[in-house]
Formats: sequence, structure tokens, C-alpha cells
Amino acid sequence: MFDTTRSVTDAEKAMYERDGVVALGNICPLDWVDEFRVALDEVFNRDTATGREGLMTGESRAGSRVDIAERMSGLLAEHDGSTLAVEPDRVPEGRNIVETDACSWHEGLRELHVSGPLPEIVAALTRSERVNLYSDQLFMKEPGSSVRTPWHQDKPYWLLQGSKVAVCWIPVDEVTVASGAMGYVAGSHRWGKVFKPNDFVTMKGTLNIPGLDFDGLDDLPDIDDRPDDFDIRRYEASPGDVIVHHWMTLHGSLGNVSAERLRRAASVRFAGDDVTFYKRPSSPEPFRNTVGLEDGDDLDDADRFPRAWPRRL
Ligand SMILES: O=C(O)CCC(=O)C(=O)O
Repeated sequence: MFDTTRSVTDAEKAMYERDGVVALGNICPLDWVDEFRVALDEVFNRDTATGREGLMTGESRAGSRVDIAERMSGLLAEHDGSTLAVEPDRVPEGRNIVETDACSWHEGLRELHVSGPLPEIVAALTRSERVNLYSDQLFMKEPGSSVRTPWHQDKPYWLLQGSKVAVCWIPVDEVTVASGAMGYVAGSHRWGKVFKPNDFVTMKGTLNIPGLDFDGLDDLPDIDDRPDDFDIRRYEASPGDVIVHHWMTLHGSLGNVSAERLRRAASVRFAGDDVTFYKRPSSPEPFRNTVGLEDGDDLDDADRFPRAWPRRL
């Protein structure tokens, strides 16, 4: 069991509500971060042939793994470089791994999510009595991989309904602007819009997976073309920090153009008081067809969404 090193302040709660994002400095114990880093490395170094299959079929019981740099290399010749999600004048070098839902099969990681400092932080920020773990995504940008995480909103990807969905972004390395700092469009969670899910290979291309339905969703705004029109918050971060965003807040990250700095981080997703299951037509979740819940069901009814707050005795 690892508790937070300090409480979330009232000013931080107000900032989360107003901006849809708040950076909490020095709030996680470093011994928890150390264990977290080991678990992330076990996932990144796993021996696997699984690629996008989980995303394509929705039948996965072991998450899904994509090396975006590898996928992109095959596209470099046919794309105008400006539309690919890569830093200007760069080609991806090294790996850019995205692992989705590793907590469904890595029990140690799931335990670190549930018994660590994150559920308490989410309960405080969303003013929730109870919090369930939803899922996670792990990101490794090797030095020079240069792949950006394009602007996107999490809501269209997930099998949930409600407002108290919060995402904790945890760096296990020092993350600088050059190594891939996160950026958020403050206030975008209050625009009342749900955007088409991005394909993560191009800056604005829509996810192309058979069977998904994007009816009624909005096109992403041209954030990079008109940056002055948006309140963009960019955060460097250190181990021990957590950046928390609302699931409707637009966010993305820069590519790692540093020569030597590895950039590993996790996004851990939690659901608070008003959140229920919803088989969202636009969701590519790898576990889309294996959850066994109906729309409106309580997350407690599926083992894969363990209750994380209040703590188990
Ligand atoms: O670390 C990244 O590059 C992306 C993180 C992200 O999209 C998230 O936390 O939801």
C-alpha cells in the first residue's frame, strides 16, 4: 500500500474543474514510482507477436501493442511528411511503443494502480466517494523516435458514460520539452464536444477500424495551425509528479527528439461516482467484446474494473 506524499489542495481541485487538467508536483512516493518503472519495463520488454489484433477484433484478453514508429516507417514514402505525427524534418528512429490495457494481464501493475496513490488523487479531484480502475496505456518513446502523440480526446475511445472519468499521466523518467512533454488544451472539456478518434499515425486522420461508428462526432480542431486560439498548457514533469486530466480534455505530446533521454510514462484511467458501462460505438478498446456488461451496468459488476477507492482493508 502506498499513500500520497501530500493531499490534493483546494486550489488544485478548482484548477482541475476549471481547466480540465492539473499538474500535481511531488505527490507520489518515489518507492512506488520505482516499482512502477520496473513493471512498465516488464511490459515494454515482453516477448510478443501481438500487434493491433486486439484493437481490430475487440476480443483481446492480453491488451494490445503497437510500435507507432514502425507503422509510420512504412508510410513515410506515401505521405506528405507534414501530415504524419512526427516532429518536423525528422524520421522516426528507435521504438515508439504504445501498450493498451496491460493491467488486464500484468497483475503487479494492476496492483500498483489500485493500491498506490492514484485512486485517492482521483477521488479528491472528482469529488467522488468511490473510484474504479478502468484501464491503462503505457508509452515508451526512445531517444530520437520523434513520434508525436497527436491531439485527441479520450472519451470516444472508451466504454464508459458519465462525467467523473479522470486520467493520471505518470512519468517514470524526467520528461522535458525535447523528450516529449505532454500538452493540454485547457477548458476543452467544457466545449460539450466529442471528437472523432485519431489514428495516432497522422496528426488529424480518423481511426480506420472496421465496425466502428463515428456518427455525430466532431472533427478535431486545427490546434497546430492556430495555436494562439487555444489555451495550450505544456508541462515538463519528473518522477513523483502526476498530471491529471478530464477525459474530455484535448491533449497530446511532443516527439522525443533528444539524443539520449528515454521517455517512459503511463496513463492510468479511473472512473468516479457517476460513471457506468457504455458500449460506445466509436470505441476500439481491445476488450470491447469481452467485458460481459450491458449499457448502464455498474463497473463493480465486472472483475476487470476493480474498486480502488475506498481502499480495500
Ligand atoms: O504519453 C503520451 O504521449 C500520451 C498520453 C495520453 O494520450 C494520455 O495520457 O491519455
